Amino acid sequence: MEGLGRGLFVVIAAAASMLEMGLADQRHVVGGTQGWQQSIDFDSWAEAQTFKVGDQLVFNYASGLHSVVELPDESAYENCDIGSAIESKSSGKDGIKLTKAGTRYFACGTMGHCSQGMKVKIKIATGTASSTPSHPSSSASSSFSSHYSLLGCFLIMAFYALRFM
Ligand SMILES: [Cu+2]
Repeated sequence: MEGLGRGLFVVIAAAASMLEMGLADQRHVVGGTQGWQQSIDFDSWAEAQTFKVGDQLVFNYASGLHSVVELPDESAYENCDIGSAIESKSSGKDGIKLTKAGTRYFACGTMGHCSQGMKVKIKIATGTASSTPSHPSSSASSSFSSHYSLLGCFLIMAFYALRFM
């Protein structure tokens, strides 16, 4: 019985650390599978996401057609003041690490696109999330990896449970 308790403890600890690894450093593909383009409602997309310090944004788009500029504040964001950009990227596959809590503002640098709605406001929460919210519209790869590690946990737990029964 003591062996069972210790075994279960080890399994649960391993499962917890695996789960944490699966959820840490989550990648958020902006706009989901359709990516960074004019026809997406980025407000709704961002609403459905939980951004944490350590997560990464990924902007996928046709290089040359669009770009990613980071704007300094709310007013620049509201007015699509692209000229005030503090950072600019244009590779077509741009990763942006969310290094600290707060709000960050991104828009497309192509003329007219920001005012057509090609902008997104990212609210980054402090610390690590205590709950494990679901991210139906997040990137396939990140949801795949967290599901994959969850599956691994259950398989290991099932293995130990069967062994000790
Ligand atoms: Cu654009």
